[in-house]
Amino acid sequence: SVADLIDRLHEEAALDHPDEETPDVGIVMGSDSDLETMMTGGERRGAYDAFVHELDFAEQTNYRDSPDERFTFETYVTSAHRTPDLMTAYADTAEERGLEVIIAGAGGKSADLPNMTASIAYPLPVIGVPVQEKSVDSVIGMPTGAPLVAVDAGKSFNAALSAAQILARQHDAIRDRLVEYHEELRESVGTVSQELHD
Ligand code: RP5
Repeated sequence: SVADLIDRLHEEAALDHPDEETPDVGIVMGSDSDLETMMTGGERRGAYDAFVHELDFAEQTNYRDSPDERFTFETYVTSAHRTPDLMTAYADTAEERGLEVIIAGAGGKSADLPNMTASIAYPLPVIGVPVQEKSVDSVIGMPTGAPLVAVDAGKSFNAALSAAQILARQHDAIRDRLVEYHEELRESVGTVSQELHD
């Protein structure tokens, strides 16, 4: 049953999921080897940095009970090819569990996890992250009528910001934080150009 599959998902595939069953954002990836690109980004920064360091999301906090109204995300490894049953269970139950947006990343030339997750989770929005350059065509090449929003290879940081933009339509706290973040970016650009003139 789907409930059994979700139990297996928690046991086998969960890197991090909030205690409550309805986090705001789901992050899924095809392999443990995608973890760095998806979450901490190596030399770049990843979705974890965007959510935790920039936007003040919590990983394990139930924001509905939390005085500071922090938002939550969960993280799973499910593979379109190695664990298609878990991928299907996750995507199929995402909307009813209360997720508002999914970020899905995969690498290789057969980067099918974002695509399949988007098709099964529809109409929930899914943001695809090609983990490598060679995965870009696979992730963006969806047929007409099967939408998948995608970022460029490795840009999980931007995928997280895009997810936050979707959440911001409903949640003023996230909208305010996004506006503030943009102001900080503007100021940091100003600082660099000022240094060039000094
Ligand atoms: C894809 O194949 C995964 O998303 C990963 O990026 C790539 C390689 O996976 P591993 O062989 O490192 O597990 O399915």
